[in-house]
Amino acid sequence: MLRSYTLVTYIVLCAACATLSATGAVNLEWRPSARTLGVGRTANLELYGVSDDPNGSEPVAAVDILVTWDPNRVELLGCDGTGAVDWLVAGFLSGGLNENFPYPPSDGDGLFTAFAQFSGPVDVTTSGVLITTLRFRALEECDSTSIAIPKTLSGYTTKVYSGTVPNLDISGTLGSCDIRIIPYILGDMNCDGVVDVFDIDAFVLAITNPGGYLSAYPLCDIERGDCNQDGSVDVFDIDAFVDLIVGG
Ligand SMILES: [Ca+2]
Ligand SMILES: [Ca+2]
Repeated sequence: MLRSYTLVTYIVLCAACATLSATGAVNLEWRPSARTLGVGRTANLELYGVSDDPNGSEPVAAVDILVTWDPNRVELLGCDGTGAVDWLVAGFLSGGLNENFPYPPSDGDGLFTAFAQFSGPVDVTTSGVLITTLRFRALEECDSTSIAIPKTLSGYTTKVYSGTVPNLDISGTLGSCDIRIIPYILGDMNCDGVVDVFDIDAFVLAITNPGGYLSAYPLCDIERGDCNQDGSVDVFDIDAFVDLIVGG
């Protein structure tokens, strides 16, 4: 009796091990265009699926991803599939948690859904594939506001569906992204609250080496350098920046 019980346990454990070894998990993570934003400015939050399977990519048939944010701090402007996986269907589909259709949800929570093409599952690699990009606008100053992926909310669940085992949830870790929101003061490149000659070095760094600027001023907003308001920070902003310094 003891021997048969042990044998059954062994078989059950082996079956579980086989399932686990055949399927890794897919982590969901944000890769934001900025972590500090001026009020009224927008950031693109790229949502990536990343396989944690040491053997390589993980086939995915579909995703249901809950997203929450503070609607007093940031506004969801929509999602953009540019450069993302070529899903059959993707978006904040009408109904359910997305009760405030028309699109996009504005109440601080939504359920993003995507289905792979009929031709086969999506290969989620260990370096990650872009699921979609959510665009948010900053509304109100705050030290930190979180855009999160909860596991469950109001009876809905974040799931990454395996492309090989029907209905198997292979979601792994669920990332969140903290955004700092500061006043939008054009030309205040060192973020000390005033526009003066002490902003010159930071401005030059912003237009010559944006990555260096972000490292040197992680709590500031490089878009303060878009002094001519054409949407980019570059040498064409120099004249307008000088006007701000002289005028300030
Ligand atoms: Ca300044
Ligand atoms: Ca500009």
